[in-house]
Amino acid sequence: VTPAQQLLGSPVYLYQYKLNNKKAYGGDWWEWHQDFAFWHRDDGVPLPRMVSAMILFQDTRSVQGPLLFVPGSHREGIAAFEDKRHLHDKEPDLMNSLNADLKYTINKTLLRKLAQDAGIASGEGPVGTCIFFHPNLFHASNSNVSPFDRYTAILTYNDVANLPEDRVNNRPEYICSRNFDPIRIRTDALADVRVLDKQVLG
Ligand SMILES: O=C(O)CCC(=O)C(=O)O
Repeated sequence: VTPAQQLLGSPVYLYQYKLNNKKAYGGDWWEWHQDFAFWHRDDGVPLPRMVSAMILFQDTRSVQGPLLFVPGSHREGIAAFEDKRHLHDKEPDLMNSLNADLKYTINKTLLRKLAQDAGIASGEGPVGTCIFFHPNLFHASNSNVSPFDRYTAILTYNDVANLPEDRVNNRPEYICSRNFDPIRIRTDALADVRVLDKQVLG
């Protein structure tokens, strides 16, 4: 929470959290997208004053389908989308913002241009690594055909002054939280944890 507050320079609340658990032997891939396209267009969040924190629950290497991203791509703002024709005639479905067949994906020509210039980085690291990323960052990931799980949590924080506007079809609370209370860090609780650490670890 503290790095999110520092990066945004404001109090924050928890906007959304996800467990993205890619199982060994075939956990699914994700298309290239920007999260803020969904949060702005579908939830009515006015500005990209948000930050996501991805926590790695295992040592994560390239073979496990880590997060891939184009450094600096968040500077594009909300970028051009691919036109997904097969979704045009379909009833709106929440799953098209939560699974491999995403509604708003990055235009391929733009992606190629940016990736040629800036390259593609990958979110690898030892267990416990936390990767902070901007809501407009272009990102994707490959499937996990390795024999090792790749479990992660993504916690997204929003500036408390950047609340979603009311929409006719607001997405449900479990996708777009309506608890806007700023997160307060209880320093007394941290002290308790430290005491416990000492007792357990010696
Ligand atoms: O877990 C992944 O590899 C990608 C997840 C993702 O792109 C997302 O949750 O927006």
